[in-house]
Amino acid sequence: MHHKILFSGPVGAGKTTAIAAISDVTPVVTEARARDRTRLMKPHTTVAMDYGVMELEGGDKVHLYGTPGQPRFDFMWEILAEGGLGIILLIDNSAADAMYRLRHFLDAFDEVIRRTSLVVGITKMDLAPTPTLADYSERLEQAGIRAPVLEVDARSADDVALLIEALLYTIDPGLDAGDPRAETAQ
Ligand SMILES: Nc1nc2c(ncn2[C@@H]2O[C@H](COP(=O)(O)OP(=O)(O)OP(=O)(O)O)[C@@H](O)[C@H]2O)c(=O)[nH]1
Ligand SMILES: [Mg+2]
Repeated sequence: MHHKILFSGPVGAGKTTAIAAISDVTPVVTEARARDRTRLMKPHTTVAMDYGVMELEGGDKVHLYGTPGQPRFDFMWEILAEGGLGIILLIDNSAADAMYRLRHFLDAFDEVIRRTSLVVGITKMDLAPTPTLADYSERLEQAGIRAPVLEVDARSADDVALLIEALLYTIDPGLDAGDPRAETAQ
């Protein structure tokens, strides 16, 4: 089985980093030299997409796509979301307007989120402890969205794997082979 998952979220949240950390193949990246405000944050930014693959134990493959964070490339968001099982939104907690950015992406992907599944990963909590995970959960609740919110470091393959597992579990608990309840149910 082939699955497709989309990573999105604002500039610098760690989408490219996360896909590179977890991919079993050399990821395809479309990085260009950043200009304007983005350059103050980091030298490169995604201009089209990221792509990587994660192989599951049973032989299933999860194709991982990452969007550009910059709004000027937002025409790519819808294209990349097509056919996906769900979306992982990464939010950089060290950004002053982190909560506003979450709302912006919830709005942008509203249709996809309601049709599929969502997991939210908060990055850079080592740099900024607030807002808290509870703050994010509350904001999601206000928007009428139920989704797991996890603290992650996009550089950590284990953390990224947790996000993907959470999404797969949200879609179909049977996909989570590590769940002991799945065995007792047989
Ligand atoms: N300190 C810290 N740094 C992190 C963490 N997660 C990611 N980073 C760093 O944050 C930066 C994220 O950059 P990218 O992966 O290019 O971000 P992106 O979301 O792809 O950004 P765009 O493509 O520009 O939209 C990298 O330098 C990572 O090493 C974290 O939890 N803590
Ligand atoms: Mg990127």
